[in-house]
Amino acid sequence: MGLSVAQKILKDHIVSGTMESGKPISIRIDQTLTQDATGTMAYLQFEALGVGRVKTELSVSYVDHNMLQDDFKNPDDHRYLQSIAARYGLHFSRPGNGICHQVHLERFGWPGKTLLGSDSHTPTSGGIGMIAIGAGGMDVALAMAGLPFNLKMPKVIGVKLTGKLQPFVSAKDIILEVLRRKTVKGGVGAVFEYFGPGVKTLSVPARATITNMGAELGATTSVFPSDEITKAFMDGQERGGQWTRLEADPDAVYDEALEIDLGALEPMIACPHSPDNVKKVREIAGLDVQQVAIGSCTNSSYTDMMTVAAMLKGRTVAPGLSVGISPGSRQVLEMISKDSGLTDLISSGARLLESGCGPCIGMGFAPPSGGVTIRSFNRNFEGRSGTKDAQSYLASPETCAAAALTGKITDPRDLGIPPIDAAVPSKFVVNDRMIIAPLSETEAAKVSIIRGPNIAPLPESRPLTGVLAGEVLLKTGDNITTDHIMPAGAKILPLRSNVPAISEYVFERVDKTFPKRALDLKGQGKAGFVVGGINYGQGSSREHAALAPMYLGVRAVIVKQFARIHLANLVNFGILPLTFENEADYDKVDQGDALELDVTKLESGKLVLRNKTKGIEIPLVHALTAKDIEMVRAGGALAYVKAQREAVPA
Ligand code: MIC
Ligand code: SF4
Repeated sequence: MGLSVAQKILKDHIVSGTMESGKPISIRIDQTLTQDATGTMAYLQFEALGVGRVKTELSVSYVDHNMLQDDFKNPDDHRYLQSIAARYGLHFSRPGNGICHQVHLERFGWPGKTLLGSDSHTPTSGGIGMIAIGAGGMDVALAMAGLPFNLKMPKVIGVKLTGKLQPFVSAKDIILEVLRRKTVKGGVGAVFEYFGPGVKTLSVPARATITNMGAELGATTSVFPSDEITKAFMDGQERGGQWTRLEADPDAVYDEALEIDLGALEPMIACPHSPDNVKKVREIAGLDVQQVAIGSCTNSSYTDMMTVAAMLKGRTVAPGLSVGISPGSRQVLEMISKDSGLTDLISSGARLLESGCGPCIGMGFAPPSGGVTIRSFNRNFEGRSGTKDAQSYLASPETCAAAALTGKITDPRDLGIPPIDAAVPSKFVVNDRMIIAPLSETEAAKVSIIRGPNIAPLPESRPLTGVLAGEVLLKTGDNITTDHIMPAGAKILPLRSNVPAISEYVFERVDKTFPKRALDLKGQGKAGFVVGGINYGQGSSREHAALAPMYLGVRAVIVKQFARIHLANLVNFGILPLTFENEADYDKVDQGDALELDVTKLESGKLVLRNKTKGIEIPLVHALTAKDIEMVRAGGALAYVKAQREAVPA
């Protein structure tokens, strides 16, 4: 039987396990990336592993999230990251050089290789034919130490693309259509692989928009083949020598298949507050808009920016709104400035924001109270924009530009503007002056790590033994995101390297009393439990959503179903992730119930939860591997790996 692209790359990198979907495998990681908001913790963990230099082919540390510098915290973190990169042999992408995923695609993505990144949108590089996976910082630290990455062999969902997009319909509309069909939990345990004649009509940046937002499906990753279009992109980036052809065998069999006729697609929009709440733009056209934000790792390429510039050229942004543009990288910014797209944007009244994550993660440019904001981004969770009652919509750059001109949600085809053809350039401006290359081993050895007061020591975890006796601290519903568990934004993100400080904000938008109640319970020597529904922990890869609850004394999370990265993060920090054997039992546990859980027989895969308040027993299950169980028992990955010191090559 033939292999798909995903299976070929995984087969090339498999270290242990069998390639049967759902079965545990370990793969070799060629490249890693971190960004600043997850990177500080990842490098504290890497330092704790005591490895002299990164063991990967390439590791890059980016600074793109915590870019507001309203006090010492963020700049101190940037300096720490730069000194770490110099000391341990990493590339360092300086603040202002752009969003990690956009820069990685431009300068480092390599067909056929594996990339592990401490950011959930790492699959962006799947657009260039990589297996690029998002993970918690701890997993990335282990990969940098030369250890393989553990995952469950994903099933492969083949998405067959036919036809060609109509004018003003673009890549974002394709992924929104996939999200409409499959929902935010439809991709758990799967890789989405795109194939069929429609693939040839999509540029690399367009493919990367699709693989980027595949993260919102809960997928392990998404991937496109590497073909002559990939080669042209890499030639344009002066990296043609790294290109290899990579296509699915003609007889490749997909576990599931989906077909999209590109020609039949129309502009789509994700409505508040979930990326899968997708409608046709025309269904909600006319709604007043107060803010437009164009950028983010999903849609900030040169082509996206030039398309928007062409739409705004010679026109004025509507008076009732504010438009913010963040080019994805310094390369994009430099090129749109050379090609005068930048002039067209700013002379229309758009505000130029920095090349970074910015408004996508609530780092400035928050919408007004109750405001409608339309964004070319990938997530519209409640409160994520920085304004709790804002209504965030997600759409293509074309649909965002249309709203910028009319002040209302507008189908861009209704503007009467002639079709725009912003082609991918055959030659990009290559200027890597904002990327600091690794030092030689001798030079690196002389570097001292610069630690500002914002860098707090790693909190200690506790081994898991005996019977956990405690209380349900919180019961949540379905689709709880890591933004609910550990919010981001300009106020909280700078605390990422200080766990005691950031833990004061755990579940802030769900129940402000959570941290205090949790610490009180911990003070009494009791275990904290959290109960949740389906797709618990979807969204961001932030391991702080496990680390901070661990610090607050949460010992087990019991849900109907977990999202992949969060499940792994819980294990990494010694919190027991459990699921109800019968989903209906979710109704038999309430907040405040006293619980008891014997954790001595985890190997059997089954546990009995005693609800002492209700006087009942509830069967629970887990899908942990033998190694996961050892990790949770040890109190998390760091404690486990340290105990197995010899597992880390010196
Ligand atoms: C996000 O888009 O939510 C983030 C911020 O990039 C996160 C990482 C983080 O929380 O630092 C992600 O996607 O993993
Ligand atoms: Fe940054 Fe937003 Fe992309 Fe996350 S989704 S990496 S915050 S641009």
